[in-house]
Amino acid sequence: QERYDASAIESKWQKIWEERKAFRADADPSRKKYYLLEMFPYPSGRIHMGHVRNYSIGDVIARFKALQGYNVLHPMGWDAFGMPAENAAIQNKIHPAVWTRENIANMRSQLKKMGLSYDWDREFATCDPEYYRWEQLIFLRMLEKGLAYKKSSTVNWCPDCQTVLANEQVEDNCCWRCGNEVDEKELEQWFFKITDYAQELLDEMENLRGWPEPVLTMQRNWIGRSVGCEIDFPVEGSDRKIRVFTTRQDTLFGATFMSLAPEHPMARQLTTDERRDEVEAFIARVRKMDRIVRSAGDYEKEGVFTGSYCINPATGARMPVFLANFVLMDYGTGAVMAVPSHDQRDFEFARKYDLPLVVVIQPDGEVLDPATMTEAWTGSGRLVNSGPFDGLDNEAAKEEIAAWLAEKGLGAQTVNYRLRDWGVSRQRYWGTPIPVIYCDSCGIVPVPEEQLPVLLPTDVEFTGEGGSPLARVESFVRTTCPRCGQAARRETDTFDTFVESSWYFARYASPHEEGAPVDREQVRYWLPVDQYIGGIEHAVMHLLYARFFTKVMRDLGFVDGDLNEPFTNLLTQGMVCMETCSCPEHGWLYPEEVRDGRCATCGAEIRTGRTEKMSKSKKNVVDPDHLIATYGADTARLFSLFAAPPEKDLEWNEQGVEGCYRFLNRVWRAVHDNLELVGQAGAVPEKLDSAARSLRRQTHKTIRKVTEDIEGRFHFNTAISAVMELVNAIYGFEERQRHPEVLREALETVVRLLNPFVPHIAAELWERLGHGESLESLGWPQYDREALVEDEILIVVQVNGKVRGKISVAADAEQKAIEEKALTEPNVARFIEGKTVRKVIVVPGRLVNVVAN
Ligand code: ANZ
Ligand code: ZN
Repeated sequence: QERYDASAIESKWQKIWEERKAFRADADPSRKKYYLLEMFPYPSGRIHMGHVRNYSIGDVIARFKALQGYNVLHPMGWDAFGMPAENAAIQNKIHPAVWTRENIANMRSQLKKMGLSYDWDREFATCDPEYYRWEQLIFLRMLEKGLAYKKSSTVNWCPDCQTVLANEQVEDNCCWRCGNEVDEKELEQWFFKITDYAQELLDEMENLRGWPEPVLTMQRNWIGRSVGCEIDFPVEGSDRKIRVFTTRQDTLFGATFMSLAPEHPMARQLTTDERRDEVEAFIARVRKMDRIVRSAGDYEKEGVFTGSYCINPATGARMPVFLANFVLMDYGTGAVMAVPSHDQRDFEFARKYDLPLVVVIQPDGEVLDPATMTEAWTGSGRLVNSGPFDGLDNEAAKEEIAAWLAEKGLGAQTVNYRLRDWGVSRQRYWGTPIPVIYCDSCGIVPVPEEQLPVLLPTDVEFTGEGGSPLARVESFVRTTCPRCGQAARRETDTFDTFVESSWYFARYASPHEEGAPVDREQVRYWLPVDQYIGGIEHAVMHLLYARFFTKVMRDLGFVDGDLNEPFTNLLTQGMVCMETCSCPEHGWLYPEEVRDGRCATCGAEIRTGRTEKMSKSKKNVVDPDHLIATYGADTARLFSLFAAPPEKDLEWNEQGVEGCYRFLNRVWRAVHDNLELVGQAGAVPEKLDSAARSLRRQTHKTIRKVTEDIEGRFHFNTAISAVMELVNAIYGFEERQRHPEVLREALETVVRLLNPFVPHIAAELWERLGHGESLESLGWPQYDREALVEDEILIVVQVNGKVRGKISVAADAEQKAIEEKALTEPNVARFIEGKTVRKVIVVPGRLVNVVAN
């Protein structure tokens, strides 16, 4: 018998699929579409197990939906701009474009070896001028609409990557890419006005029912909507006012001092001469403090008195004006009315600088005394010391005081968002050039649309020095002003690479469109993406920016007005993890550097560490190429689908992989052992004996289970288990000679159900079973309800606890049917005659007890 030769089978079918263009997608309004997308990869060089898992999950769904009759779009491409290419250029003297193209070629062939059902005709890389030119156009239109603008701002600066980082790209004050500490810097930057969409981004989340709750929560927190009031506090002895933002206007009567951000424009103006030195010293000290640490709030609260006072508009009390390190300039108005009795930060501050406390919220059954309070009361209660508002519940008081402030012209209700505009300028070479020109006479001039694309020049030197390499390419920088014709300079910053990934999913609908970013018709048919799959690490940045861009493209008229959201359903897959190993002498070890629990180099006993996300830095990685070469792509796919449900972390283990490989061999043998037998089998007859009926029942139950498991929650692991059980049943089927038709049906079902998971072996076995038509053309198997019906079983019937008869019912009969049959059983009927039936207790599959008296 021929052995299972994964490598031969896989290359055979990959070739056939490619020749047939088996996964090519064409819009067809008469058919229901299904757009499945996995987050496209960064072409780092080689695929890793995280990719294998991500794409295997996507491929099952894509193939399953196609089998169900959907017109499936399943594209692939490359998120090709970014810093690693440039770092490689500096380190290895290879041009980023060359490095990127080589990596793409490499990874494409790796992906092709996995047998993924992509429409490769739609492939593109974001570094293609045919792609980024349209991004430049979108930018120009945004500029026209005021959705892109330039301003000077303090930015996070990574001295190692020599670039600006968005707040989201800073983790614990370190660069998310290189892990080194981040500085800050003042720079003129381009921004996208995502804040214009803050409310819509929040509101639309109501409709994102197919998104995981944690992702929605993270986005909600990131947008950070707060409803409150802005209130003006007059400065004593001047006609100026300090405006604060508060969410607790109910505590207005308890505001006893004012805290300004040290960067507040009034900070220096309010400082009196005798306080000047101290205030300046304080400002300088806070400036040095890290911004991230400052907003995290985990540090000593400090401040300085300016020497000025303002007036509480509700009480007329004098409030000393302080500068405080915990007040941030970029939130609200940069000024806070301090209520030390009801805000913990203000409480600590007041104790430190000996400032007065006034209690204005009294909790139920407790009397707060400012002299003895040890912490602020931040809970609810009734208002006291609040003039006309005394006695009100504090929630009601929020409304009342807001109305009162509005009426007096002292303040107004406002909504504040934590979300900031998206800074998109990067001082990097390998990105999309920002299409503007600086002219001494005309200022900022957009590049005329007909001059797009602004091509990224290739003759660049990579020295590793600071600043953008583009700025040193004179031939690029020097240009003429499109308005006045004078000599002018080009913008040398490039876009944050998150800009490219904010609309690539729309471009896939018409990847070769030459007159616009997208073809509206194609987008109308294919979008939104029905199922998007990727890592939870993109919960905020990428997924929020993509939502924002979809709305921008809608409002700029590039897509239809009813395309509000890009991704209907989102699956965030778990990580691929593995045990770490280290040698006392040689540090972390790759799995192949370990032999029998010892270091392969020095023979020392190894230490096994925690199971962690696979990463090169800890060497706990498995190379997909090696895996595929050893066992085949089908085994690699099967293991990554079988070892855990998609949203959970997957722990790598070699035994699990071997188990999957053995299973595929078992399937292979089950088919070949029975080829001759089932080759002559006809249709399944009406009458079957019990063993045959039982196998048939399991076959159809398995169809039902696998269908439900894939469709409902993508529980591939349990679906695969069910098929494994069916294979066991096939091996245990003793009536094969008498009922080869039932055996054939079972074997073919195994092959068809496994097809989305392990498509190569499935296609091969299908062919060997004598079928000319492809599995793709066959559709997804349907189960036969009749076949699901269980055989009859015997149940004991008791009357008042004594056995009075036996009935035979279908094993899966409904409660009602069993009751009815029990009560009409002749002997039982005799025993309850003339009595009233009080209760019938059915113990499924075992007995019925009738209570009658
Ligand atoms: C008075 C008050 C009394 C406050 C009280 C709280 C409790 P969220 O919900 O996050 O929006 N605040 C306003 N602007 C600030 C800034 N730039 N830097 C630091 N803190 C600032 O928080 C709103 C509250 O944060 C506001 O309400 C303000 O303090 C403070 F018992 O005003 B509150
Ligand atoms: Zn000009």
